[in-house]
Amino acid sequence: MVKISLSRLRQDLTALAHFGRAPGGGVSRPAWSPAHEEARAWLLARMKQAGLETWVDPTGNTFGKLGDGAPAVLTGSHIDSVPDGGPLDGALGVLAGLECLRTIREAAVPLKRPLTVVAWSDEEGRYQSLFGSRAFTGKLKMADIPKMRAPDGDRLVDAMARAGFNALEAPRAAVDPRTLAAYVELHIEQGPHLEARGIPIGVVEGIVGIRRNRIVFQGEPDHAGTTPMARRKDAFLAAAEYALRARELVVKGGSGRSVTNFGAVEVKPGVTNIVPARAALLQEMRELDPEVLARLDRECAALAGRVAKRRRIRVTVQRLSRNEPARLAHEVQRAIEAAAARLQLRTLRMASGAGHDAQNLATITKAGMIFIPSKGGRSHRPDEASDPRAIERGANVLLHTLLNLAS
Ligand code: HGY
Ligand code: MN
Ligand code: MN
Repeated sequence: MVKISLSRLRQDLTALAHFGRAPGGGVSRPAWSPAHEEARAWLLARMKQAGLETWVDPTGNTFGKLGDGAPAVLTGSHIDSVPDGGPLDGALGVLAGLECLRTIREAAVPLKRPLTVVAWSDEEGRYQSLFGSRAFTGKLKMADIPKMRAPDGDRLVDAMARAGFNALEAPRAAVDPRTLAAYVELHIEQGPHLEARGIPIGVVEGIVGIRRNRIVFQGEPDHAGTTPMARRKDAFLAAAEYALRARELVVKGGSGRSVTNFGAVEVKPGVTNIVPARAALLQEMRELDPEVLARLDRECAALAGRVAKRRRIRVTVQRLSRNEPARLAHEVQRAIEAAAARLQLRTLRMASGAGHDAQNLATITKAGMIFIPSKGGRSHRPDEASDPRAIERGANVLLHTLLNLAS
């Protein structure tokens, strides 16, 4: 039975993790950054060494293909990372996909369909969530591109220009769905369930939708010493009250799986002796059921209005990005389960609390995902890790899933 080379895959994972190595040992490889572009060049060279046909599309999605024609079976993930993240989030899916195509080519396994591996642009959404796969699946609106920017204000148009891309060309990356037969992505679970159950392979049934909003409370700057407490219009306190009550609303009023958090807070003028005049929150909420997600979004916006009114200040809610929940294809789930059975590995059908490019691919082709356990359920942090045996099992399940789908 054909199997991947774990040592070669681990060499690639170690090599990729060097690009954007942060002082604390984590990986900081934001989309379009010099570290990301060096990693892209390294990946293209590895794909060429593996004998694949390579290309980069107008959105910076990077492809390696084994075989000719269409429709192709697509696999992959992303090589951009969160700030100070781990070495496996995204990298595992891209490099295990490359290892599978290399292994299939070396073993000269006959294929009915070509196989393509891809690294999607800006999956983590420094500028725009799931950007590369959003463009590839035809969802990118030209008018939105000039508005896309990082939390520090850096514009997508400028970041892509620094990397040699014209952002306004990005919508040209949209493909004809008929060029695809299926998509399957290997990823670390980034949560505790597989490890807790001692099950080596997760078969993903659905991926949560994610709504990201900026909520800005506008109060009044006042002297922090002389202004009576009852007269203050303190924007930060409004934001703090909203954050705690919004969390309650999502936990109690959601599906029981619904989650929310406030990943960034900005208070202006940001000095101790002026009452905060402005407080901006970046809120994210996630849920598998689209109706529940839309209702929570509406209810949180209404709550923000009530909190502001009671405190006699103003509030605006700005939508930053929305990814709809996705149900993944039964046919691909069955192909993953058949591959795992062949390798005598137990599987667990589960939902993904993390967003993934597969949720965009699911709108134009049969899409699926394979999870492997994360040590301690940890991810998006330098000590993100998975057991080498778990990596080998996941890559071999991916290999046989691809063979099930392409031959
Ligand atoms: O944020 C996420 O869910 C994913 O890691 N991009
Ligand atoms: Mn991630
Ligand atoms: Mn990821």
